[in-house]
Amino acid sequence: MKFVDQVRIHARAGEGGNGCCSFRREKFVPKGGPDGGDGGKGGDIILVADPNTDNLAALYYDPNLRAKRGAHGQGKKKHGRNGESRIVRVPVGTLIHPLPDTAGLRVAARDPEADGEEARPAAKLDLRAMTPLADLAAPEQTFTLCAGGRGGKGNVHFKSSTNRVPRQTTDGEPGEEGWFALELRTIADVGLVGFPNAGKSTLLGAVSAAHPKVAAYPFTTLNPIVGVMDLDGYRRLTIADIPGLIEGAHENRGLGHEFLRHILRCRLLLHVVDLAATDGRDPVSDFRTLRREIKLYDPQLAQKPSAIVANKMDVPGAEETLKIFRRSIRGFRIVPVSARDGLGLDALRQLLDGIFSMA
Ligand SMILES: Nc1nc2c(ncn2[C@@H]2O[C@H](COP(=O)(O)OP(=O)(O)OP(=O)(O)O)[C@@H](O)[C@H]2O)c(=O)[nH]1
Ligand SMILES: [Mg+2]
Repeated sequence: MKFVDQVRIHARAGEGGNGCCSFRREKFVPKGGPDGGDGGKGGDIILVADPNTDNLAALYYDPNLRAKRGAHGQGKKKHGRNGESRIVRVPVGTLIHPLPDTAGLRVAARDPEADGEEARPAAKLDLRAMTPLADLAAPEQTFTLCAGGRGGKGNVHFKSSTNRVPRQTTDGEPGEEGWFALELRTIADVGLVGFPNAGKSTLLGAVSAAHPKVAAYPFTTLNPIVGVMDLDGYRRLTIADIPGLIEGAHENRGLGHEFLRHILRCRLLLHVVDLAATDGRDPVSDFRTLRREIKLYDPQLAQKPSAIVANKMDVPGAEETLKIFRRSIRGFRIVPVSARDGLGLDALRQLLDGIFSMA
């Protein structure tokens, strides 16, 4: 199934049931008073952060969320039943953004009056500029996206000294509704960033139980993957591996931009650099390009605590390259490793241990 980390949906909660108009009819009580009950409340649309859901694909395929309406009231003061709520499980780390009505599929899809920019679908909206309504950052956290309408009042409420046979009732209220963009921003302690083929997935596989796909071609990783690394038996770090970045990633070349959102919430950026200079690359300029892309995407992201993993140290010549690299790149901790052969991983663990035990 498709990996979806941003989706636009329309949600409408259930309407309240109507109040009932009814009078007591019993043997020997010819003129009973009003006994019409209230309508039930409409169902809510509720989002729940579910650790077992890793993306928003379910909503991509079913973007119209509806909850049941409340039942109407009945005679004998019987309340209508409340409408069933619609409970939607979303991944932990889902942000909810309100969208104006006009951002709805019908309008945004094709409006001949709008110029090209405006006509772009909301999937391309830059949500970073928006203030979210809610952030489902903790497992099992819930958020009522749209509340069901209140039930109407039955005529039992309208009896007064001047009106003993009220026919008045009120209708149920409509449920709340609206357009929303849901955006997944993965929550992990560490984010791995680097060019394609730098060995990010190999590194994640080496330090965690995750089994990301590894291959000798760029863009092997197509979705963010989170692995868990044991630091010292009882403390754990989560590490997010994202698709490789290339120059121009901030303007959405390659797979870049789309996935940088998944490292926005990391506490540490771990830059993975290929010291074997595979494909004729130069690690120094690679690293500088990488930093530039991150900064262009989000200057605050570039401010995050960062370190460098100098990977593929098993390859002949890498030691020399590392010397040059160290001379050229200042201000970052550099840990040489071979993710493939498992070399240097203890030093990496110590570095992470040091960084995360300070917090
Ligand atoms: N010699 C050597 N090769 C490595 C090392 N780490 C990774 N590789 C190789 O580099 C290639 C790319 O590795 P991946 O882990 O898929 O790289 P990635 O950074 O996740 O790549 P994308 O997902 O495409 O961005 C594979 O052929 C790996 O076997 C290493 O430490 N030494
Ligand atoms: Mg990968």
